[in-house]
Amino acid sequence: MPIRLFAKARAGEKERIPPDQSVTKGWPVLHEGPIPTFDPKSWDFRIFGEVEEEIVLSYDAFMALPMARIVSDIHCVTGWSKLDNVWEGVSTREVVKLAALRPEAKFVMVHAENGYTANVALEDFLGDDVLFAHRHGGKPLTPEHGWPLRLVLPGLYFWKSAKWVRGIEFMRENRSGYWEKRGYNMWGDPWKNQRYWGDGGR
Ligand SMILES: Nc1nc2c(c(=O)[nH]1)N[C@H]1C(S)=C(S)[C@@H](COP(=O)(O)O)O[C@H]1N2
Ligand SMILES: [Mo]
Repeated sequence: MPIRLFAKARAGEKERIPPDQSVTKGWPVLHEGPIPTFDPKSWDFRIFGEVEEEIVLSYDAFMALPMARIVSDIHCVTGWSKLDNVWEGVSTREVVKLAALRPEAKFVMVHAENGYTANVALEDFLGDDVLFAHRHGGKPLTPEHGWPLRLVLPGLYFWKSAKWVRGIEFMRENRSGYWEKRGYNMWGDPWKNQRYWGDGGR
């Protein structure tokens, strides 16, 4: 499977680091609440909201979708960046192809286990480097990093990249997710330093 490289991942290290971020070699684990258990028989992935028909995929159905391999950088709002992550999974474009989106759909709420949510603009969600990953660095994701499935949206701060995802909801209006209700920015562009409420937006 070819690795797809994007412009930012090819640039020199300096211009790859957004403002007020520094590079880490390790990979911190950050989340709220317990690591959920995974049962492939009861796991499902729901596509709902502004779609003509709701879709529910079983674990096998999801894993049978075409896989992509993408290299990208992580930028966490707490200040660390981790470069050159090799992710494997299903691109968001591939998942959205399964649904008939209503033209009113402009935003996405990403739903994860234990009620974690993150909101992103549809345009950001459908970026060509965005995927639902099940592998990192050539190995299965570990449970603490979101196995069996996490979103990877490298263009935004990493809290938007929900671990243990279970569905996506298409929305007309932008609504706050878990951290967005607690002071974090609705948009979260690291290149614009959009960390907290008041840091601007689109
Ligand atoms: N389901 C879920 N996903 C989550 C979180 C969470 O609490 N629950 N935390 C987010 C935050 S704040 C960050 S920084 C990243 C951390 O991912 P990592 O632990 O793999 O580094 O996961 C994001 N995804
Ligand atoms: Mo975070």
